[in-house]
Amino acid sequence: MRLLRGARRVLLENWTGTSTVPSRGLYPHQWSWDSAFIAIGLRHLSVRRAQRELETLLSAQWGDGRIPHIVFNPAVPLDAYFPSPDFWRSSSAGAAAGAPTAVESSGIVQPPVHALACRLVHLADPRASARRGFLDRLYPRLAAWHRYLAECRDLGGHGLVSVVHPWEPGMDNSPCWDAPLARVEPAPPGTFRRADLDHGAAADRPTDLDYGRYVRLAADYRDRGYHDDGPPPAFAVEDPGVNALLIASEHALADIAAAVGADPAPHLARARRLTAALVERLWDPAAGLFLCRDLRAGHMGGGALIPERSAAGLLPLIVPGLPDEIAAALIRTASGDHFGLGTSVRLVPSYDLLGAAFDASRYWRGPAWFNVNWLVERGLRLHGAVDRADALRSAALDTAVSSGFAEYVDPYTGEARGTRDFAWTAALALDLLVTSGGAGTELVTAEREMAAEPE
Ligand code: 9WN
Repeated sequence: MRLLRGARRVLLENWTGTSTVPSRGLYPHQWSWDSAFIAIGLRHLSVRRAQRELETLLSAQWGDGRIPHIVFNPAVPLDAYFPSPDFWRSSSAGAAAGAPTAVESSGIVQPPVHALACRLVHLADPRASARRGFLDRLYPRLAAWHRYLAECRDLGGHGLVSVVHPWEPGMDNSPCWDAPLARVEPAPPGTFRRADLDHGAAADRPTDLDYGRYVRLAADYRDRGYHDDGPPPAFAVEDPGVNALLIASEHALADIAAAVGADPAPHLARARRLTAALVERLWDPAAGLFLCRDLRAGHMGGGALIPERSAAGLLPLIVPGLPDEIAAALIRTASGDHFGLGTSVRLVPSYDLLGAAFDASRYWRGPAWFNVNWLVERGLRLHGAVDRADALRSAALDTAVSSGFAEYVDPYTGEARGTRDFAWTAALALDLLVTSGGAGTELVTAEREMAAEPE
């Protein structure tokens, strides 16, 4: 079967021996939320590798609990990716925040999909997981990660996590960031060299002006020792995607806690509090969608909702216990004119089809990503929209293969954009195939081959 063989090839070629690169050319290190999505697919080929993927990432966790968004491979030349380790200087600039000295990383974070991934990897083979003490070793680290987000990143003071850089929510170039970013003084163009344009088409990537602002924000955070207390950063946003993923992961962590003999109650209580805050702070009934809140806008320190519709606003569909009327409204919005699911598009776009900034090709400003679609598919299923979920799953499977496992695609035509042989596209397509029962006996052969690897 083309999909199974293709996905397996991508995951084998992108495996480094301890983790998986998102793409050999454009992203030659380990990325945080990529690894979580990759492990979810990898578990169908080799549970051992899927565990290793997450363990490698968590071994770069900082003392304060944060999981960095990139873990650098020291064998990769410095100029292969920007910003490189000598920009972030984690082991020195992050020392007071507990950055490890044995490995270099970035100092910002990405969405917390990890507990969700750990639980799914565990469930792929609970006996092998128990034998290796997988959950026992990872539970304290995941708990510290969630504690960091809940305690150090509640910059708005209303119980939600804030992001301090557009790379943190993982949807780097979303039009939602245009207004908050406009306040940031860009780093001068001659002071850094972009490596992404060596691999990607300029029309698919962020502009130089955007990059100048990304660099300024990252450098300012580094220069304050990656501390989250003190004066508010220039960019501080409550993002519905990040918070929804934390809630879903908090539910997964409750299950993990129960499995290792710890108390699940605090995790369930935090999930409930976060869900209430998410609805209270970010739900916009008129839009039928969750919006981002810019903490530096508005009056009286409460921030203001950003009037842009992004796919991040649909991600709370994966929250167990979301009020029924909100889930129903989100499903209507996904199928309505702004996102076109089941009518005008093949896959859910990253941004409003009717938005002024919509661009079917440019990074996070319209194209469809497979991780977003995997999450929406799961959310539709969770809330009973089974037919819609089935249709989305089959469109995602077709498009993953026809696009050559593209990083992202034109949401209308499914035409490939960005880099190809992208790891989470392969991993999540594989997961959709296997969980739909479509992998058949070929998978058993793949599993046997990889199971023969030494522990
Ligand atoms: C910056 C690796 C990452 C993804 C992000 C995606 C992109 C990096 C970049 O690639 O971001 O972190 O250089 O553009 O936006 O979601 O994790 O695949």
